[in-house]
Amino acid sequence: MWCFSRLPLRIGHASRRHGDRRFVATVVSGNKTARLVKQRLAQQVEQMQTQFSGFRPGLVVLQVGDRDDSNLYISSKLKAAAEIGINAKHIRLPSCTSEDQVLRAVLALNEDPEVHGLIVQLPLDSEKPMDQELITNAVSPLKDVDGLSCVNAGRLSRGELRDCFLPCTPQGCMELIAQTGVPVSGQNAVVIGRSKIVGAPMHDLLLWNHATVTVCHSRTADLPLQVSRADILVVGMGRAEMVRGEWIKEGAVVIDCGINYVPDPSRSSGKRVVGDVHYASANERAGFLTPVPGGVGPMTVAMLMQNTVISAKRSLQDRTRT
Ligand code: NAP
Ligand code: L37
Repeated sequence: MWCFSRLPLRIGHASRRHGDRRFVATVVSGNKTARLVKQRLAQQVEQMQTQFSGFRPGLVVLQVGDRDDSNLYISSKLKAAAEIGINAKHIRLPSCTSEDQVLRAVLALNEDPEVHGLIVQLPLDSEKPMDQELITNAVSPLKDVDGLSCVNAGRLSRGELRDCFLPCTPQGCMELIAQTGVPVSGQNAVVIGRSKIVGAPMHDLLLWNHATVTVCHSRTADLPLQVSRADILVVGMGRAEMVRGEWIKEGAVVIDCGINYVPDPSRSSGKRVVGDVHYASANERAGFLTPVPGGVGPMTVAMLMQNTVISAKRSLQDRTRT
């Protein structure tokens, strides 16, 4: 229930309501942070254009098939690229494309000097059997702005953070954690999920930023117990609103990567998007909480743009060196 006396409490972490011990978390806005990142990148691209006569960073998003969710995310990426001045191209291959044809498309783009960033939008929506690993690993590590190839993932897992592209979603989560002002070093961090795109690289990033990290997955024996130990909790499990506020340590930083569509007859679309965290109950326990939508999603897009600009800068450095 909305309560007038709670309104000013949204200002900050320190503002807690005593008496009935109900807290409100500070909202960590991905929309706001992503906007700032994109503004900074637009300035950098403008400088590159002036200095290197019309040069523009190039990004290709390769899609196989026609998933609705992928179409939505890709259109956000193309829009962000246009705002920044990145030359982005969307290549959609039909779902009947063979693995060999996808590989050949990747290898050709690896050779194209105008392409600084190349991502294969996952999951692949293919009618034919397709080895996703083979395809993500075919992307040149120098253009792998998703950071999903085994070369970049291996470097990250060894703590060689400066020599690799960091995967966009976990990198976005780190930016949001930084926004809270809560230091990562020395904290107990818990990650729910161990996928290659979210959970595993999130573990690596937190670890090499000196948190003590626990990773939970579908076989974790007592999820609420693990969650209750987290000073920093990052959730990427794909289970609508599963993490309950009652599990969360008071004052914790809670980053919700989940994007789940649930039926909602009150909407014209008939559905709405929710995270993996039950927002209303988490809001009463967490110190900081990311919303869904408007949290991690926009940061994923902003970090992809950042990686593309970094890659383009590297290619310019190579050009001036030779
Ligand atoms: P995924 O590949 O399906 O991985 C889900 C992970 O969660 C797995 O490691 C799984 O464990 C674990 N898990 C599932 N059910 C669990 C349970 N009941 N208890 C504990 N762990 C459980 O998904 P993903 O690609 O990582 O994506 C996760 C979520 O993030 C999804 O909602 C997705 O839409 C979202 N996402 C958002 C962004 C963004 O930009 N915001 C980007 C990517 C993904 P096992 O390993 O044991 O199966
Ligand atoms: N880089 N990202 C990269 N590579 C991939 O292969 N699958 C994948 C990937 N994932 C991805 O792009 N995810 C993603 C998820 C959500 C958003 C953007 C990208 C996003 O912008 N979400 C909005 C709106 C969600 C909605 O309304 O449906 C948000 O505010 O969360």
